[in-house]
Amino acid sequence: MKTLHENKEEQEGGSGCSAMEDKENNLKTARLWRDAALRSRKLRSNLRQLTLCSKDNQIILPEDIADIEVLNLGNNSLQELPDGLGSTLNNLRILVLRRNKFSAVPRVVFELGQLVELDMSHNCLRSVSEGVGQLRGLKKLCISHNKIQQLPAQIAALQLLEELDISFNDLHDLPRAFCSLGRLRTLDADHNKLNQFPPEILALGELEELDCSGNKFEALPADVMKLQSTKILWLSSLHMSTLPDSFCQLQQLESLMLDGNKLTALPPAFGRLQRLKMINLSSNELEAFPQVLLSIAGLEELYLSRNKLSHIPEDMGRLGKLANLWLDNNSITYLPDSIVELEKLEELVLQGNQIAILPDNFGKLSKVNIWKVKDNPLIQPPYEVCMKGIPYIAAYQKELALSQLAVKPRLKLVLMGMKGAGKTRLRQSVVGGQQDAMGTQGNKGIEVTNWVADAGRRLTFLVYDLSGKQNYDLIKPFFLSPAALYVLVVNLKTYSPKNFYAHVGYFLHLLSAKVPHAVVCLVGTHADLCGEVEVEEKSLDVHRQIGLQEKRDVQSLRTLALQVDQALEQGYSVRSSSPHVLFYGVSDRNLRRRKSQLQYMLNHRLQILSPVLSVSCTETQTNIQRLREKLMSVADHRDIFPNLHRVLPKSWQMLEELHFKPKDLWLSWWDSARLGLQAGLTEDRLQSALSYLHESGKLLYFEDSLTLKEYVFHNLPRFIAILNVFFQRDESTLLDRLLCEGERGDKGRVSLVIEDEKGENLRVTHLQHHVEGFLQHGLLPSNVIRLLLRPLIQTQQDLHLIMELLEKMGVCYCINKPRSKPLNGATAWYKFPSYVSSEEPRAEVAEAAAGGSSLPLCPFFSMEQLHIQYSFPFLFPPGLFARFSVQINCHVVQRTDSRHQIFAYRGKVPVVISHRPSRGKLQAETLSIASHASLPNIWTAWQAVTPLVEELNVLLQEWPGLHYSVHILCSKCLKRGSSSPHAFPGELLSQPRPEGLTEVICPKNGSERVNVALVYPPTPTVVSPCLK
Ligand SMILES: Nc1nc2c(ncn2[C@@H]2O[C@H](COP(=O)(O)OP(=O)(O)O)[C@@H](O)[C@H]2O)c(=O)[nH]1
Ligand SMILES: [Mg+2]
Repeated sequence: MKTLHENKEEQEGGSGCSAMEDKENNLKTARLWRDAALRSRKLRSNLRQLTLCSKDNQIILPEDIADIEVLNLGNNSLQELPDGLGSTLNNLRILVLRRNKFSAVPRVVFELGQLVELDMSHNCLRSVSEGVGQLRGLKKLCISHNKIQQLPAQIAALQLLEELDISFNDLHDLPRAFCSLGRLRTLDADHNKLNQFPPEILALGELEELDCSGNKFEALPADVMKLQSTKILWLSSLHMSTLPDSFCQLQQLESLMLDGNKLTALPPAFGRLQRLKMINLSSNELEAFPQVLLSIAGLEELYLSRNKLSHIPEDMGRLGKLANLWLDNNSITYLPDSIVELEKLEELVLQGNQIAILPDNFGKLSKVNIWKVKDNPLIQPPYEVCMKGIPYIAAYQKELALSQLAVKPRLKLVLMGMKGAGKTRLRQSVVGGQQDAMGTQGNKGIEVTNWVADAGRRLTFLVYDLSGKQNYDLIKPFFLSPAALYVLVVNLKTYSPKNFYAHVGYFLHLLSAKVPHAVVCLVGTHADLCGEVEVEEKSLDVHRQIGLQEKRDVQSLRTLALQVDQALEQGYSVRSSSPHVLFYGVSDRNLRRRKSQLQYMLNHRLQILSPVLSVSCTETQTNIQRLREKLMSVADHRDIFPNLHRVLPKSWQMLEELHFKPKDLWLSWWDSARLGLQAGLTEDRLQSALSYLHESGKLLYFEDSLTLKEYVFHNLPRFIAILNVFFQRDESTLLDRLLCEGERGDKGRVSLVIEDEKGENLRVTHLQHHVEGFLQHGLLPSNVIRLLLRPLIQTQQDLHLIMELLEKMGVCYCINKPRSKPLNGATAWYKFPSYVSSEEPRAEVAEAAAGGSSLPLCPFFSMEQLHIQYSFPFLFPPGLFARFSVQINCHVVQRTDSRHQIFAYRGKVPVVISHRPSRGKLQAETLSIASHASLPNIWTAWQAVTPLVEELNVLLQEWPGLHYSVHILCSKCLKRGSSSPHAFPGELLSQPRPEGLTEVICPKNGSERVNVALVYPPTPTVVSPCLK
């Protein structure tokens, strides 16, 4: 039997990957382990037990051990047994020698005539000697995870044997005599080199559980039906392409694992397996749903992930007992209506298919608690609704039934490109006379305009003009959302092949990291200033270099994918024993996840519409009409923008319209509910409508925030105008805003003193000082913010809510607010980390940071460093460091920030977060989280680092197409001051420390040993840092 841990690490067979593996493992573990545990508990409860650990690789036996019945010497690196074991242990029933270094079964073991259980798994056995035949009382024998090539015939003497685990060895066949093990009930023979299904097994009439997965044979014998007692059968990863007809006579079968084969169909009589409760057919080559399964009425779990199914039968509803249905990663286009009749369903996994529409009455599936549907082109219900879960889908479908239908195509159009590319001018040209500027900021910052492109068809574009200035880097990504059309604007006059990356390449990298599948249209402006040939040549060059960049990116992703494949082929045992390999110690599961993530990035590339359309935004307006037509025709493509023409409940549509009208900054929940009533939505139906409007970017409504859920931020243009105030980064504009008295402002009359709300006087010099403080250190007090934002905000409550919202978005944080308590009258100070400009931490901190170097220097040599490094080879997400600065604020104290570094404490443990911008093309940009402690206290450093790592992982989930990797730098190398410390794979952070492992090897400095506690955290992080 295997421990839970081993199952996780080593039993995953087959190719591909998904959460399915966890399932399989858990399932097998649960079943096998439960029985084993029951049996041994019964047996052991009355026994005298002794567990011994070695000291300096020596076991010292206590004196009086003659009565011992259970002896556990596992995990001791033993090569031989301590003297005097055999003769004294006359009562020994159970002997555990797992995870040692025995190269043969010690002779004395064979003298233990009373032995009932023997566990020699995870050793270095190459064979089992004949002596094993002497252990005639043995009921349970485990010799898995060795290197055994052959079993001795004498094993047949173990006539009482009930459980045998010979998995993970090098067996090519079984001895003839094996067939006389008549009492055997459980046999694990998986992951060996069996060339054929061993005929000896067929003679085992009592066999209930059999695992033959991961062997070399590719077919079952016709007389497989002799396994008449078998209830649980594992035949994973065998490359079988068919099952013999006789297979259908295994009528006791309850659980059947057939994943990772090459099956294209099941035999016609398969329906005879009426006791089957669970069948796993994942990772096969099924193109048609195996119809015979529908006749097995008792089926509770059906796994069909990673096949080639396109159709699910109409009468699926017949499987009324089904609790788990996994259909992910197929090509299914729609689900049968009867699927909602599967009312016992608890797990429904559909991700990675082609499903656009869900059947009605999804509310019936109320028991479903595992629901995965991402990576489907869902339009009905809208994707945003589907992602939120079954209750939301049910509410939507109810709404659709209650309300009339409405279509109102409105597409988000995003203009990107360098400063001076001509975005704003282009927008003005395209939108033309009917310009209705929703932004109030004039020509600064991010602006939103409504462009009614075709009144007849009511086609509207919501045009976002993203400033090209770097100041806006932090907030720009918020506006890059799926289901928008992107226009990348290039100034053809200033473009030259040498600055391709700045003009074009960078923006494509940025977009593909955030919205991997986005549709991009390229527009070249300033054509009037270029000659015809110049336009032609530059357009072609843009085109050519986009192709090159794409080719390079794909190539490096492919190379990585290949490396992962190779590491997988090596197998976990090789990877975990050789520190030189690329994915040292990384579990199969983590590797497979990594692979599927790379595959995702390879499958989801930007859709770039060529060629570059050149325009002039001067009076001639050359090609502007063509551009308009192009945008409209792209929008009309149902394949590209399926969402655009979807039908929504009219009440939702109306709710959206009604929310656009009020000019206030926010609405209370009750205001919103009143609008809901006007639209015909009762209060109980409002929540899901608002949540849809939030998810689809129409307004902001945070249902998961205690304070914010009482409010609806419906006025996006005004909110964007507020963001623009904070990010324009211009001293005189800021001062102007402060000095003019809001709407009443009359700059000619600027007084020297401005009264703030509390009647306190703020002198002009004061304000100047604040503006400087803001631009250099990102600090502003709330009373100044209030002045700054007039007239966009008016009341104290406006200010309070806006600041709360900005904190939620990770734009700033309050530095003096007692956690979760209101400030008692004191002025709140806010920190905007993206404004921190000083390169060095300030003086008082430099001391603490040991000279402000890039790492916490170890003041004592006994200190060990933990250093987790994230590297970003293509693109460092703009604003990531600033947003991370905000997110960690609730975890740290006494922080000091400089432009690229934060020094802080978690409790008493120091942490340093450093951002290292790339210093050359070949060097990746990095972000590191580091801490230190003495070795015995290293867990405190892990405690300091882990929550920050998890925060960063959460932030990185916003970038589904981003390529990055995570490493744990070798503490020994760091201590030596090495300039290129060895980097252990970051995946280890999410893996449990391997049982029995105390040290890992660092290959850098002549195979130095590093304590395992410096590489693996005490408890694994929730998600692997390298995964999304
Ligand atoms: N001659 C010419 N000038 C243009 C054209 N498009 C934009 N401009 C000018 O280029 C400058 C930058 O344009 P703007 O729209 O502000 O660029 P943005 O930073 O991308 O928004 C402005 O002075 C525009 O008037 C064009 O097609 N031809
Ligand atoms: Mg502009």
